[in-house]
This record gives sequence, C-alpha cells and structure tokens, in this order.
Amino acid sequence: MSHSLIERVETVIVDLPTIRPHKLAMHTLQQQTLVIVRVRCADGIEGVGESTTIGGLSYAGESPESIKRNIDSHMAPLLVGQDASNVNAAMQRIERAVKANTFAKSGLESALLDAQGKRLGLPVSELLGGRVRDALEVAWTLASGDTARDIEEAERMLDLRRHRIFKLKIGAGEPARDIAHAAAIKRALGERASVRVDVNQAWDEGVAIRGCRQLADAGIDLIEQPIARFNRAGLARLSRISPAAIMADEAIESVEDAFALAAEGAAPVFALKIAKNGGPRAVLRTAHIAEAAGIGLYGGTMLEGSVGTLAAAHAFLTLDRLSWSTELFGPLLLTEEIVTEAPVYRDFQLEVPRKPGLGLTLDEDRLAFFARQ
Ligand code: MUC
Ligand code: MG
Repeated sequence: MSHSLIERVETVIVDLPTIRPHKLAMHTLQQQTLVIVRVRCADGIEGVGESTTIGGLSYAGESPESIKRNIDSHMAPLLVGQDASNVNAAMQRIERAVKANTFAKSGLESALLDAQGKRLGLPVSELLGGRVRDALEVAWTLASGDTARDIEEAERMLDLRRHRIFKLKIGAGEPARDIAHAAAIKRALGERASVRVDVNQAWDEGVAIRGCRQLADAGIDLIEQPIARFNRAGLARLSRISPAAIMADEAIESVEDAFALAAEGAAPVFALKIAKNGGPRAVLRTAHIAEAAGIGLYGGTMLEGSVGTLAAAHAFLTLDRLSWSTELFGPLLLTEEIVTEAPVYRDFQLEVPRKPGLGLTLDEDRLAFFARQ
C-alpha cells in the first residue's frame, strides 16, 4: 500500500494587482487572476501548481472560475485515492476522462510534479529528465499603449540589466499606427535589443502580408500570431513570404495542434506554454514535435505568477535549444507575491535554484489575504 495517496485537491482563486495596465489586442489587464492548485498527500507532502489565463474568457476557452469549478467537480474526484508518486498514471487517468481543459490540467500536473520532487528531494527539472542550464533569458513585454512610455520602460530595463528582448503587444489599433509604434521603439533601442511583436490574432491575412514586410523592414525580428488561430493555411503562407520569423501562439491549444502545425509547415517558431498543453510534462511533447520538425522554440507565458512561472521554467531548463529565449516575466508584472521567496531575475535571466519540487513555498498569510472570497 502506497503512503503517498492523494487525500485532497484544493483550488483558490487569487486576484493580484499589476504594476500598470497591460494592453493586449483582446483585453487590458488591470490585475491578474491566478488559480492556485494544492494537492495534499497522505505522506504529509503537498504539491502546488497554478492554472492561469488572461482576461477571463477573452484569450482562451477556460476562465479562472471554470478552471476552479472543473478541477473541483470533475478532476479532483478522479485523483483522490490515487498514488501521488506516479504522475504519469495520475495524468493519464485525467486525460482519459477529461477532454480539453489544458489550463486546469496544467495546474494539476505542476502540483503533482512539485509533490513528487519534494518527496524525492529533486527539482522538477530533474524529474523531467534533467536540466541542461540553471537560468533562462527572459523577454519583457512593453504594453502600456504609449510609445514614449514604452521606450522609457525599455531603457530602464536595459540599465537594470533585467531585459534586452522586448515584445510589443499590437493589434488593438490601426495597423499603420501599430507598425509605426513598433518601428519607433526599435529605432530608439537599435542593436541594444531584440524587438518583437505579438499581434494576438488581430489582423486578417491581407493586412498581415503587408504588415509583416513592413515590420521586418523596421528591424522587428519575430512576429507572433498575426492572424486568427484557426487560419493555419494562412499562417503557412505568411511564413513563406515574411522576412521576419512568424511564431505560432494561440494556434497551439494542444499537443495535437502542435503536431498539425508542424506537419503543415505553418510556422518556423512555436511558443511553448504549459497552460496550452496541460503541464510541464505535456509541454515537452510539443517541444519534441517542434525539435523533430526543425522548428525554433520560445518559452511562452500566460502571465502566471511565481508558481506557474517556475513550473514552466523547470520544463524549459531541460531543452537543448531555446533559440528565441523565454518571456517568463509574469511575477514581475505583479505588485504582490504569494510565495515566501520571489524568483530571482538577474543579468537578463531568471535563475532557477536546484531546490526540491518547484522550489517555492506558499506564504499562507498573503495567499489568504488575496484569495477571492
Ligand atoms: C501572449 O499572447 O503571448 C505573453 C506575454 C504577454 O504580455 O502576454 C502574454 C500572452
Ligand atoms: Mg502571444
């Protein structure tokens, strides 16, 4: 009889303020909402995970409230009484009974990996086969909506040696204005920084044909999801003509989507997100599909807090090449922490210490204070 049976699964919705409004094509964040997942085991070990999305239902098909409800009502009962030390068996059980819901699954898978890492005294990266680096370069998103303010923010990040890759959120405005905004920022930063854009599906293919060429001429080196997620053929056409690399983000809502995109030659770069694949173990399946297809990798975020950010980081640490680095800056966008020791960002990188599990401890008082009643 195993001593590590799962006794209880709990979810808590947490609302945390952001340092400034964060403007995406589909939504402006004034705060971020995290769903913290706790898996308590009979051996006294607790695993912690996070399932976080952006802007309620405006970004993807799961909201914080649906994530909580679906874990509580449909997934927790499948896990209680199961052996926590067999993450494969536990997640396969969920996979057999629950369609889609990759955000919810990601929090559960992260929590199970955290618990098993604590149990064995190993970092999650080691459970995933072993890390090949201890830190990850991290991009920053400039999304104040104001060109001068964005340039000022980028200069500050360069001075602090915190970021030298900047992603601009465009798509909400007129394409010509958005392109001028990106060009002005690249002109100001020059060769000191890599400047990229994320259109978050806002353009149609006709606008994108012209937009991608103009962005490339302005020195933008990566264009993320310029058109609708379902227009995979269009993405493939754009990838053939765009002088700047095209990255698939929203187009990947599962490992199977990643396979289809790779088979269709839809994009030369994939954004890897634990939330879109079902967890740190699941996202590596997408990474391996991309590697086999010769597709470049980028470590993406859904603007998770420290728990979700570290869960993604442990997976990304195991990859051979992350040609386009990562954007694991979520905790830096928040004014408050719910863990006892915030992740360390230094010299353009997020450092991931070799501590058991995810390497974090929840601050129970802060968690209780920010938990939604
Ligand atoms: C997205 O679409 O990539 C990642 C960084 C950011 O600012 O927004 C997210 C979502
Ligand atoms: Mg994106």
